[in-house]
Amino acid sequence: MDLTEAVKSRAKALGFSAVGITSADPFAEAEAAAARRTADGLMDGLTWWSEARVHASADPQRSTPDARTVIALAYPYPAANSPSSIEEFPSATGEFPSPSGRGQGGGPRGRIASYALGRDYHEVLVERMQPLLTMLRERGYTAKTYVDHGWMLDRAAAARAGVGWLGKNTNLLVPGIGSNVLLAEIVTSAPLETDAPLKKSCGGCDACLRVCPTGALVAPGVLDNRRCISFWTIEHRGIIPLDIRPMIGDWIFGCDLCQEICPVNARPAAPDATALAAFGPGIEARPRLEELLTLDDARFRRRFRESALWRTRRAGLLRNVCIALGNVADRGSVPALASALNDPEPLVRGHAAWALGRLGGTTAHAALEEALSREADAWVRDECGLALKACGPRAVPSAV
Ligand code: B12
Ligand code: SF4
Ligand code: SF4
Repeated sequence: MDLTEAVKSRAKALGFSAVGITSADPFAEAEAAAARRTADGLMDGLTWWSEARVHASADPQRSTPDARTVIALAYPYPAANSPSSIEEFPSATGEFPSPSGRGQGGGPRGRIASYALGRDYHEVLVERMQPLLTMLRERGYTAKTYVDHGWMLDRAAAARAGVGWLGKNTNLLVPGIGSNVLLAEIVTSAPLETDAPLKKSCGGCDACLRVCPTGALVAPGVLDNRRCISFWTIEHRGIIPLDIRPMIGDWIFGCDLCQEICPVNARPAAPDATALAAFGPGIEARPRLEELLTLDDARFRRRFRESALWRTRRAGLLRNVCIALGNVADRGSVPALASALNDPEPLVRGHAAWALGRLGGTTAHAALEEALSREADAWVRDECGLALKACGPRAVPSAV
């Protein structure tokens, strides 16, 4: 078996759903597209993103000068929600059906994007690539791995290597498998045989553009980062603007709507069970929001330290939980949110106040007035004031 075939069959045996090979030439077209998006402000808000990064990421030989080829890999992850659950999606009117009634116990639940439901994928993929690195290095070739946070345009590499095609939701779609895959590359000096890009496209479908609740997909294949729920709930540190909060619905980490609706994801080939097992014990896809609000630093660390959710830290996740509770708007959540007005983090207190304003009622009103009487943080005080106005001068009596 020659080296190209050996690499590909080993990658499949390691659980990768698809593998393709492309030259180490720069990704000129993708570089121009990414530079244009950056200049147009569509990548704004990502503090670690820059035009310099775009240019460096488009050139595999930048950090591996003797690179001849790029091995592009796609690794599956379990999709928590299938296209069949689309009737539960937020409607265009912005109303969010409560995913679980309080009557069924435990209060409202939030949603976590599927890719984050296990061990942090950066670690899983790097581990899985090790035998391929060894194989190349034993034959005297250099080899360097990239997964997501490395300076590499992952989707451009995968598309040119024929692993899949770029969908209108900007994700890479693998034929027969869909977009629930994570991408990684090995840049190597090995002169492997290259693959051709696929001649596939989304055709006339535009379901993802229509389902996006924030209008983040501003044109086919073009995402405005500042409108994407994934950006706000994962990448953004600090306060989430008032106009964005209602659009986030019950997502507390990431967003999968433009993938869940995708017909290519409707009947994916069953992913390799061992590949999925590498993610370890799963994190609940729809956790109870009120319970998450009670997490202190130590419990947050124990629960999420090994997962992608660690990225938001406790304050960021609880901020998202408050927003989801405000959107689901179940008045039974008032006591949990009222307690969050005492959270040590102003970020959590301010978003809890906003959520209480959305829920309204006399108990919410009283809790906000009490918080305002002792709150020292200027922004949290402003949020309490706005929330009191939202509740109305004399709140409508309610059961709680
Ligand atoms: C920055 C980033 C984000 C940002 C911005 C996303 C974006 N679209 O750029 C935010 C935080 C919003 C984000 C969200 C998500 N991300 Co992200 N993200 C990245 C990162 C680090 C860089 C992406 C990038 O280069 N953007 C620059 C823009 C300009 O490139 P682009 O949008 O990909 O544009 C290409 C295509 O759209 C295409 N194109 C251009 N014009 C046109 C026109 C048409 C008609 C078409 C069809 C295509 C097309 O060419 C462009 C250049 O290649 C990559 C990892 C990496 N190192 O590459 C992961 C990555 C793209 N993310 C990933 C994932 C899983 C997600 C989420 C699904 C997570 C979630 N569930 O919440 C969402 C999906 C949101 C979405 N619809 O894209 C995976 C995607 C896997 C896949 N199957 O494609 C990646 C590859 C990480 C990985 N290693 O697996 N992400
Ligand atoms: S991830 Fe969500 S918010 Fe972002 S583009 Fe897709 S549907 Fe829109
Ligand atoms: S929903 Fe339709 S348009 Fe969007 S990525 Fe999937 S196939 Fe392409």
